[in-house]
Amino acid sequence: VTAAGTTDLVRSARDGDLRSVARLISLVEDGSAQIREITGQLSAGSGRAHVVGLTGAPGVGKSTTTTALISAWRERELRVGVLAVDPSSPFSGGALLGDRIRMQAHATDPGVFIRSMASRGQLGGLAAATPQALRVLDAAGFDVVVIETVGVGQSEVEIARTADSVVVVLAPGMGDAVQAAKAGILEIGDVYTVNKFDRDNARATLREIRHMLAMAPAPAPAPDLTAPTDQAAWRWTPTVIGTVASGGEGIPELVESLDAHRSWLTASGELLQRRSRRAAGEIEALVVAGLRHRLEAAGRRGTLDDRAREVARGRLDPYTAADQLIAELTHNQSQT
Ligand SMILES: Nc1nc2c(ncn2[C@@H]2O[C@H](COP(=O)(O)OP(=O)(O)OP(=O)(O)O)[C@@H](O)[C@H]2O)c(=O)[nH]1
Ligand SMILES: [Mg+2]
Repeated sequence: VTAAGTTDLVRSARDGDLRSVARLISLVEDGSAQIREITGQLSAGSGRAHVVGLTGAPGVGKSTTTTALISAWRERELRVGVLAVDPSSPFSGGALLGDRIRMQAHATDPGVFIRSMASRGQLGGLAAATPQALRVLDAAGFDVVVIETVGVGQSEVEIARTADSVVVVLAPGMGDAVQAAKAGILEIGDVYTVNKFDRDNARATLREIRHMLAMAPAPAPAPDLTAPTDQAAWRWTPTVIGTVASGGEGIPELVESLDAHRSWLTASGELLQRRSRRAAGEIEALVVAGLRHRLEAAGRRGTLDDRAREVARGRLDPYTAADQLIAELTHNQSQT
């Protein structure tokens, strides 16, 4: 894509052309040479979209919940973007094919954009691409962006944290709350849904989750950035909602809860906190990638290997080696 091409792409994406949106996401995902230019153009006036992370164990009903949420938001004429991220899959498609079929009801709606993303197994690949894709959707004027991730490990926690509001989807079953607590999942949610509320034990699971959340240490109040006069606005108590996503039950309550959380985020200053944290992670990933790139470039790799041998021989410690290398890489850069 030429420079003029990217400008056109960004313009038509802002005008709501979904194909341009898709093209831009592909470019940032592939680490295109134009990424700086594109990101620069996209950054102006960004930060409007409400980013909702949705996570939970395989099969709990995340995609069904997303689909129901899309319908609710579309009734309010909000434009919705969805990034279905599978941290466990090196392939795009495959595991996520079901999602697309499930969300097909919205496939022809010009106010809805759905995209599956998979990690390619390279370090930071997914972590780097998700905020970029988010930025595209935000700049394209989507009011809400949902990031759906399968809860299979630490990665989904990371991705969920790129969101403004995190929804943890659970389903009824013995020991669920305990499992969730062990997985650290009861620490990341702003809103919890016990989906499949049409099943046995649903009420028991709801009680269990409420109980576990009540026992968890209260979150530290958001630092006072905007000095809100209403002290009560500082803290957010996670909500727990029973849903039957397949039938739409509990979805209005979920939408309401997300609205309330969004308002709290702004009032408390926590929105800026979370977004700064997200940006910090993004910058850090770029710094590491930049250093690695410089290391690989023009014989630098040899310097690392030499030092590694010294460390292996016990003549140098790894911290000093790292310090030297960083100093060398940054010094060399400032001379060029
Ligand atoms: N009984 C019942 N079934 C539901 C409910 N919500 C979803 N399901 C069913 O549960 C199955 C899994 O739903 P999905 O929405 O694909 O779940 P998911 O969490 O996105 O699954 P993965 O993306 O594979 O992790 C589907 O067969 C849904 O129809 C519900 O509230 N009640
Ligand atoms: Mg799914």
